[in-house]
Amino acid sequence: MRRLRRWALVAAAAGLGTATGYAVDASADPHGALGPGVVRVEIGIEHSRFSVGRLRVVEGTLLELVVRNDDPIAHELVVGPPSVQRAHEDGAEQRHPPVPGEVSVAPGERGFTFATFDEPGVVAYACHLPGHVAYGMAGEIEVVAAP
Ligand SMILES: [Cu+2]
Repeated sequence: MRRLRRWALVAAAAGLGTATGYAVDASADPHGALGPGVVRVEIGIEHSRFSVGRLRVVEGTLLELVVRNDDPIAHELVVGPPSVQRAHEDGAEQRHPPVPGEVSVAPGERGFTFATFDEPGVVAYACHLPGHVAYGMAGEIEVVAAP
């Protein structure tokens, strides 16, 4: 909860909040979940770690993910169900074309992807470059029912 609040503040401070037409509203749900609607969040990467390890959104959220890679090596972010995560697990696919929920981010660059969450549950995100999940580059998005 505390992390989510900080995160929303970071997104707003970066000019990614309502000023650009995107809603960042952590107060819509009593449990502090983001959404519903369009929510933009920035996830940083440094020392092969995602800056955010867990997110909570309300069902009906379209999550726009800005991925900022501050490392000197490439990373990726793949968000989706277990079948999608498995398809990337061997790290053989090291570049991702603009497919929703998948983005490769070169050193020092920013990438962008998005995903919609329409039913309650837990959806994983990870960097599947060789060894990166084992090092801890994985997170979860908890999707909660609309209040
Ligand atoms: Cu990585």
